[in-house]
Amino acid sequence: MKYKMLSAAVAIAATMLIIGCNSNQQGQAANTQQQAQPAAQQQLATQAQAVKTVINLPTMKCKNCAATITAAVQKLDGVQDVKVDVDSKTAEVHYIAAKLDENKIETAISNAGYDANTTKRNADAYNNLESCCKQ
Ligand SMILES: [Cu+2]
Repeated sequence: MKYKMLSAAVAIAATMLIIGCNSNQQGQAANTQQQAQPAAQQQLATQAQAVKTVINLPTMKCKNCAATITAAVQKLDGVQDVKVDVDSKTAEVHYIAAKLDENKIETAISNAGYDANTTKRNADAYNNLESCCKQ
């Protein structure tokens, strides 16, 4: 099931790259992705203690960035829900505290090419971003 989710995330991320940046439809796609969590996973999550954190994403720019970050966080084991907001440059993440912590989430976002709180972005990942997602 994890592999299936990973494949879906990769496929969606790839679709984002093919479509390119600055399309309104991408925001829709990112939202749909958040809601497409399997029911079984959500049910499982409610049985363990879920916590919420808000992560600052100062270097994100557009819907394409949001989709990339959403996909990176959703891949993590223990993530229940991810809502990335372009306007406030934040990610609201609900996760199972027994499986995940904020540092791991920040690292995953860094490895996707973006600053997360005080964790600086991975330079190689940043270089591989679409040009419209760079500063
Ligand atoms: Cu972008």
